[in-house]
Amino acid sequence: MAIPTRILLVSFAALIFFIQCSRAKTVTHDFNVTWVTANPDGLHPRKVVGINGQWPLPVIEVDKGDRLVVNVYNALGDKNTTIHWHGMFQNNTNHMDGPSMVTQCPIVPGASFTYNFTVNQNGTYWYHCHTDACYPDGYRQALIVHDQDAFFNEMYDEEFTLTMSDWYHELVEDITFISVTNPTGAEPVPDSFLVNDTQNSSLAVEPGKTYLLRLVNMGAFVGMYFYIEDHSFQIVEMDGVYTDPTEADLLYISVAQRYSILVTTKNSTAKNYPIVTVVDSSLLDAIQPTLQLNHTNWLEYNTTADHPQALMPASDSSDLTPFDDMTLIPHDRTPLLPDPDIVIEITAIMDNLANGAGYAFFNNISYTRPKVPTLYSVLSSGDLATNPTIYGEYTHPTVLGHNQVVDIVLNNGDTGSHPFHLHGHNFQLLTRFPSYADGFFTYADTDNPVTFNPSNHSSFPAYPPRRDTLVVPPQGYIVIRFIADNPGIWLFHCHIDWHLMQGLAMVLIEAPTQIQQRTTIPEDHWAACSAAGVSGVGNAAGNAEDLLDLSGENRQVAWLPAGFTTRGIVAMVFSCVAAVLGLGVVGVYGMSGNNEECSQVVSRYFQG
Ligand SMILES: *[C@@H]1O[C@H](CO)[C@@H](O)[C@H](O)[C@H]1NC(C)=O
Ligand SMILES: *[C@@H]1O[C@H](CO)[C@@H](O)[C@H](O)[C@H]1NC(C)=O
Ligand SMILES: *[C@@H]1O[C@H](CO)[C@@H](O)[C@H](O)[C@H]1NC(C)=O
Ligand SMILES: *[C@@H]1O[C@H](CO)[C@@H](O)[C@H](O)[C@H]1NC(C)=O
Ligand SMILES: *[C@@H]1O[C@H](CO)[C@@H](O)[C@H](O)[C@H]1NC(C)=O
Ligand SMILES: *[C@@H]1O[C@H](CO)[C@@H](O)[C@H](O)[C@H]1NC(C)=O
Ligand SMILES: *[C@@H]1O[C@H](CO)[C@@H](O)[C@H](O)[C@H]1NC(C)=O
Ligand SMILES: *[C@@H]1O[C@H](CO)[C@@H](O)[C@H](O)[C@H]1NC(C)=O
Ligand SMILES: *[C@@H]1O[C@H](CO)[C@@H](O)[C@H](O)[C@H]1NC(C)=O
Ligand SMILES: *[C@@H]1O[C@H](CO)[C@@H](O)[C@H](O)[C@H]1NC(C)=O
Ligand SMILES: *[C@@H]1O[C@H](CO)[C@@H](O)[C@H](O)[C@H]1NC(C)=O
Ligand SMILES: *[C@@H]1O[C@H](CO)[C@@H](O)[C@H](O)[C@H]1NC(C)=O
Ligand SMILES: [Cu+2]
Repeated sequence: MAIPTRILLVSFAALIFFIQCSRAKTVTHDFNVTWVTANPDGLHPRKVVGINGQWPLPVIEVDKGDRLVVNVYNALGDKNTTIHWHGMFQNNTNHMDGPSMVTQCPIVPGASFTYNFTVNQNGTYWYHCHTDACYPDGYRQALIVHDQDAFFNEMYDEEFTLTMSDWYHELVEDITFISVTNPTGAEPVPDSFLVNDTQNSSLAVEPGKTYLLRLVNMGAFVGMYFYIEDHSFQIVEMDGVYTDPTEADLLYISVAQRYSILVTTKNSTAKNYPIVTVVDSSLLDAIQPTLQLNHTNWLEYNTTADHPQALMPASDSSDLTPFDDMTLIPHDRTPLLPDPDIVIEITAIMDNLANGAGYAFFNNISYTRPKVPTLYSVLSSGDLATNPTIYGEYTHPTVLGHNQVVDIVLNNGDTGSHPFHLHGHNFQLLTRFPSYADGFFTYADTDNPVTFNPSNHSSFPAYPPRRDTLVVPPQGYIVIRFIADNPGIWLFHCHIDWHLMQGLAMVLIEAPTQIQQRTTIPEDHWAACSAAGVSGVGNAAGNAEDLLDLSGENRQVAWLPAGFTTRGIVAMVFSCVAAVLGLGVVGVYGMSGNNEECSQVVSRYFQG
């Protein structure tokens, strides 16, 4: 059939116009952030951070190419706030990234702040508060980027988002954590676990169809195993990177990680199947017998049929061997980047400082926030912006040159696993030891830390998988690589919020000269600083006259005098508690700060 060329041209132009229009809309949200009450596990109503009077928080959905504008008003009254858009590169909009005192001032009660950036990425993301430790109070939700060009669009009928998270009954402010009364640094054990901010829910499906499930662990601490009984699936996206469809039946999803999977339903509607999440109990120090570690939700084919509880494949989560994310192949086939121009070698440890409390360190530095947001130090320091000194010792700055290839070699000197996240990038996964299949979850017991040896390691993949959050095994290592093509201040940190509080973070000053050339800070961002009483100029110490003078900078707590050991502190706190309570045996975890007197005695002792 012959179609006149003119009509073809006109419809082609219309199509282009349509595509451009449909791809360039602005999605605007007004977020009035207030306290509300919620009881998602049915066990304990509590105060949570709500948006516009609602909790669960709104899922943000945009199309690739959209501009996202979120007007935040802080009506909490007693808490500062900010929002980080996890996984968004913020290319050209570093000041919209969200971490307080890194790329902006905190938004104090009564202040407003507008986030405004374009989304040129695909996939599954989330947003969460990034000021102090605020997101465990419910301040987190999924952010979905739809892509009309996704290679898997023709492969599914319908999509769902399924979030999972740990849940605490106490407000963060009421949990004793960094304290002399918790010298081992034992992380608060969650009170329960949620799927979709609830429990025991059903995902109604039809037989013989394929569903795209977007999985997000938006918890504060605990990694989860995920599977669907009697159903395998195809992974098609990991942390916003499309992957070659890859068959799997068991995932490990650390906090902050995401996957999209395609699940094809059975033809029969006779049964319902458990969607199972199992807590990585290796992360938990003390587990109350009442704590439910595995949870069943349902792939529901038939509302009237039985909804059976999951059959556990293993009696302990460490016996499960999940799909290894190091083996995925990115669909865009980006090859291994060339050898690095700079290698950042860091060792993560946990230790006690002179106040007796437990902290976390990269190369003996526990991240301590500066007096001026680091981005603003870049903007107010002229030629000195390339000198790491001005950013202060305790922000642990590393200056990167524009377009350098960067390796981060992270050796884990700690006996716990940690999910590390880099802002502003995803990164290539080059190697990890031990692998999931080879002792990852049990290696802690060997007391034999292994560090990366650049002249003897497994070969790097030709098309390395990429993601923005990667778990490093206990006492093992990871090596990741990225290209410094996104000028900005980017945090690299453990995504266990408790460990971030303890200082397991460092800051990358990427291409500071280019940041200066391209960045204009909107007025409302400066106004947030004025409202917070935070200076927007000067070095990390707030010195705008002599940028090399860091006197007065915020410092980490001093080191313990030689001779003190963690074990000694634990023993002392034990005996102190025993003495005060007149008990023979008292669990350290049972103290949780309700023993003020002892805590004062011990702190006084440690502070000399
Ligand atoms: C935010 O919500 C609170 C509580 O509902 C209300 O009092 C306040 O007026 C709202 N503020 C804005 C700016 O919408
Ligand atoms: C979910 O089911 C479990 C087991 O039946 C029950 O203990 C729990 O209270 C339920 N959760 C909610 C929120 O109803
Ligand atoms: C908010 O941040 C400012 C600046 O760091 C600080 O002075 C103030 O104490 C904080 N307010 C709260 C409620 O944490
Ligand atoms: C968002 O940023 C764009 C580009 O800078 C600007 O044109 C627009 O006015 C901004 N919108 C808001 C609501 O600030
Ligand atoms: C989780 O919530 C999403 C909407 O936010 C919904 O589409 C999905 O069905 C829910 N999943 C379950 C298991 O209830
Ligand atoms: C994002 O989507 C586009 C179009 O579908 C695709 O070409 C590109 O590879 C995707 N990006 C990633 C990182 O997967
Ligand atoms: C469901 O039925 C279709 C068509 O009869 C068949 O092609 C497919 O293999 C069946 N699927 C399963 C999981 O049995
Ligand atoms: C749903 O389950 C019930 C109870 O097992 C069964 O009687 C019924 O036939 C099933 N319905 C369909 C459509 O499969
Ligand atoms: C799953 O949960 C049930 C109920 O709490 C418990 O009895 C069982 O041991 C758990 N299994 C695993 C592997 O955690
Ligand atoms: C950390 O401190 C210890 C003890 O002072 C020292 O042996 C070690 O070399 C330091 N590590 C780094 C990476 O600076
Ligand atoms: C290289 O590493 C492997 C695995 O860790 C080890 O078995 C081997 O002895 C090492 N070779 C050399 C030359 O160090
Ligand atoms: C940022 O944008 C530049 C082009 O303006 C591009 O070359 C670079 O790859 C982008 N970086 C990231 C991390 O998106
Ligand atoms: Cu950690």
